[in-house]
Amino acid sequence: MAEETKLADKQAVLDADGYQLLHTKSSAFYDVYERKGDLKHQTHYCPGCGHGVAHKLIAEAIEELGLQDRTIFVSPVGCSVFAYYYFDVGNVQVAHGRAPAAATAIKRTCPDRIVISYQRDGDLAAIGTAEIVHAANRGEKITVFFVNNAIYGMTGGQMAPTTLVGQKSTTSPWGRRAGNEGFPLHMSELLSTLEAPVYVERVALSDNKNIMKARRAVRRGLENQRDGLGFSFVEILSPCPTIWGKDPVDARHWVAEKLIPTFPLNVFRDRKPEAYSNVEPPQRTLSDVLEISAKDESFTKFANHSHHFRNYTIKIAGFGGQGVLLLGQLLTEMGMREGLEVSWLPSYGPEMRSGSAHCHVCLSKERIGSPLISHPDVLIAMNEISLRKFANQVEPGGLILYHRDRLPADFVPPQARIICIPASEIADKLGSTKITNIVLMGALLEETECLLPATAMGVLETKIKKLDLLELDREALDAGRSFVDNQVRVGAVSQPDGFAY
Ligand SMILES: Cc1ncc(C[n+]2csc(CCOP(=O)(O)OP(=O)(O)O)c2C)c(N)n1
Ligand code: SF4
Repeated sequence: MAEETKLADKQAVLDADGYQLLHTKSSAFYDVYERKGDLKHQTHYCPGCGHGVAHKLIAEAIEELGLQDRTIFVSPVGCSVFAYYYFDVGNVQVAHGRAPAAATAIKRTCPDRIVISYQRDGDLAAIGTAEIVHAANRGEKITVFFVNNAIYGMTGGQMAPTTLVGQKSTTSPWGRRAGNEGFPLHMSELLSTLEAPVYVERVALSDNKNIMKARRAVRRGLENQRDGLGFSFVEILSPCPTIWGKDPVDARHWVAEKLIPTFPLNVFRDRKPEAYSNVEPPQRTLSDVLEISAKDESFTKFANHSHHFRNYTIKIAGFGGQGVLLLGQLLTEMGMREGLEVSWLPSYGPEMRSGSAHCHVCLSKERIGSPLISHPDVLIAMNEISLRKFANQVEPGGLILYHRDRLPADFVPPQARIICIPASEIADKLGSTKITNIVLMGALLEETECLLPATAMGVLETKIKKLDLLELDREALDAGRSFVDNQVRVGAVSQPDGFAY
């Protein structure tokens, strides 16, 4: 697609009757709105609604800047929930208020895309206040178009955070009272108190002159992102004739006479690139993050993970206090040392001790999409409840390490290899049941070869300062490995009594 569509090209277009077309629909719009029956030839917006104008300005800017193939449009909940019917770009529709969070994820995953978060006042300034403030404060390199009509449209006119003092709504039938419902929220002013945003402007769809200013602001917001700058926010004061109970022309006047005095038009922030280029935090090295010397043998020797490896997802489950979460953290840090992508996701109840706890560990050579594991390759079940709860989630052909010497009599094994290992008895014999999780780690490393035992010792050495405890951990690791080496038989289920099937 050409970088800039020249106006001259458009002027050359003639329609079927030979008339010169000076203004055509932006190519960033679909030709046909995918609507049913009689509704096919109209948008789903009410006559005079500001969404239509805002959509046009955005579509034109996308086309003129040559961004159509790169744009991902995140639409909100509200009247503009169906934006994906109109914009012929990548589209994602998200839960109420969550557009900046979704846009953050998309932009960080696909930094070369132009990510637009399109939101209304209920979506952005009520249910989504936290998302927008934090996305702005993080300086996410996205463009947010905040279309402010001072009311909830889709749900029939409830008061929005931007509803004017005195303005009637279904939830403020006497008019908004500052003493009861607070003052209207000025989102542009609020966000421009933050350090990170590069561009914050408020414009209005009140008359042609202001619409042309809005056009420039929309374009500017997208140019900033195209040029790799930071967070851009364009607030667009917009008419909602239906809920305001006005005809389209009066609604526009109302924007000028009522909305603008409360929400003055202004460029609140317009930073030059030089002003924030040094805001990027310095990237710390992995050895710095792990607080180990880059010369540490276990770090340098195994970085880039030269030995045999496939990706592993591991769920570790048991009671709080058994070292469930710690075992996951140790595996994750070992993976980092071996140059893998890693994630650790804990889950536990309010009672840290003796309540149920589990964690998800991903070890991967590729970037990890989600730390949540629905079907782990390996389950380490540190109690019977966890075995019963999670065994059926294990991938067919996966592995279950169960920390008892046998399975419960009525337990129906899934299609996974199961190793029963009396880890706490082994740990007890070594001198402390606290090292049960390390026995299981030894068994895991020996059975799967997912990480190297030497890396485990490297990590443990940085965590455990007392030499006698470190020695205990070394013995526990060895004991778990030798149990798998010497006592586990080939078969789907291995129990120490030789019962294998
Ligand atoms: C989690 C959740 N809570 C509430 C709703 C109901 N809801 C749908 S649209 C809306 C308000 C939208 O108002 P606004 O963001 O101003 O958009 P407009 O409809 O004016 O375009 C609400 C509360 C919802 N869909 N999801
Ligand atoms: S209710 Fe208001 S915001 Fe929603 S489509 Fe109609 S005019 Fe537009």
